[in-house]
Amino acid sequence: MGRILVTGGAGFIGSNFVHYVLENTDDSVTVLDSLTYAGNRASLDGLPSDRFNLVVGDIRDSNLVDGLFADHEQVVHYAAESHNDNSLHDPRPFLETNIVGTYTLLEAARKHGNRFHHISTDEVYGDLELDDPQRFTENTPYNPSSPYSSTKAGSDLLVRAWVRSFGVLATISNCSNNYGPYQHVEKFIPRQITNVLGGVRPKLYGAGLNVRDWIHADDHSSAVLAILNSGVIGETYLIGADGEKNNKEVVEMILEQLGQPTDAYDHVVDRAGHDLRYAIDSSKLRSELGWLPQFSDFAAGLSSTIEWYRDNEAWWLPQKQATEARYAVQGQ
Ligand code: NAD
Ligand code: TDX
Repeated sequence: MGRILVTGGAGFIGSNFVHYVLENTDDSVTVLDSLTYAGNRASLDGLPSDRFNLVVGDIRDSNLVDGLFADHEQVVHYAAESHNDNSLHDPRPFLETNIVGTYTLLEAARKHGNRFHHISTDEVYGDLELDDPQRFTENTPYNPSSPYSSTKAGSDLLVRAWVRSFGVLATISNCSNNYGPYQHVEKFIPRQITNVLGGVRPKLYGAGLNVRDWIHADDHSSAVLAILNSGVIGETYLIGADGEKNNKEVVEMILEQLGQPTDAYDHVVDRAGHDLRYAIDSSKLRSELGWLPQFSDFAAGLSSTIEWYRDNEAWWLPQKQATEARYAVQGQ
């Protein structure tokens, strides 16, 4: 029984992890989250108060971070600016949170000797051709495309340097695209689900042939717990569930599951520098730590995600108008 500090635990994947830990272990959790536009207290509603608390604060606040690291043995670091489109329009918050924020946490881990797990993304590896038989592995060279992915790559490299130079007890994971409940409506799948629920046609960037490798957020959580418990210090683990689909296929599935014609979507202006394809080879995680994804049926996982958005309009409706206003300015 331990106490885990989770940065960014009011965001999409962090909040799913907090629910997962509280439901599947005896551990307690403290969330440190500054509640940006992407953080939502309501994602943590109903958690047991004897095993969970939320500290509202910034990961760049070194005094606050120092006190929390002194009180927690294990830290899982999810906090980030996470949306590629936003990073193209205003990169500064990405540099601040993803680079300076991670640096601040690493200095605290160095001082207090915490077990530190850094959450990252497959986007640090750049993209693949559609017909490339190779997938990303832990040995793929870094080649990020966007301000977002370059700041995540920078944060990964900081972690590696703090392990090597200062002996920080860190591990890193790079995961593919997550889907599930509590995801902000700026992201692809929730944006299209909530568009259709509101009578608006889904919006595909460009031709819609870009491929993402989808994994359910609960499978990401079980992988992170496996790494936290058994991962080797200094190692990187790729997390993926063999879920490659192009964006057009995903939109067609959403339309079909919501009883609409499968061609009832619009093509809009493409994202600048839009990565073509991500694909993860997670053999290392599977063979060394015995991890296996549980959500192998994407259609079923998508269906339960659609149900969640249908049942939780009060969670997403307040963000929807402002999000779509931002996209409208960009012609998307
Ligand atoms: P999100 O945007 O939904 O949540 C980010 C959270 O971090 C929010 O709650 C926000 O309030 C908090 N935060 C932001 N800046 C902060 C700061 N300076 N101090 C404290 N808290 C701050 O993001 P997400 O999609 O849940 O992603 C979580 C992590 O997982 C990120 O590190 C991201 O790079 C990584 N990741 C995401 C995906 C994906 O598909 N979404 C895939 C792989 C890796
Ligand atoms: O309206 C849209 N239409 C569309 O076609 C939106 C919002 C997106 N897209 C496309 C762009 C991508 O090819 O869908 C795909 C997924 O887009 P996002 O949800 O913005 O995700 P992506 O850019 O792939 O990055 C996500 O996965 C990796 C997360 O946002 C990152 O935080 C994570 O690192």
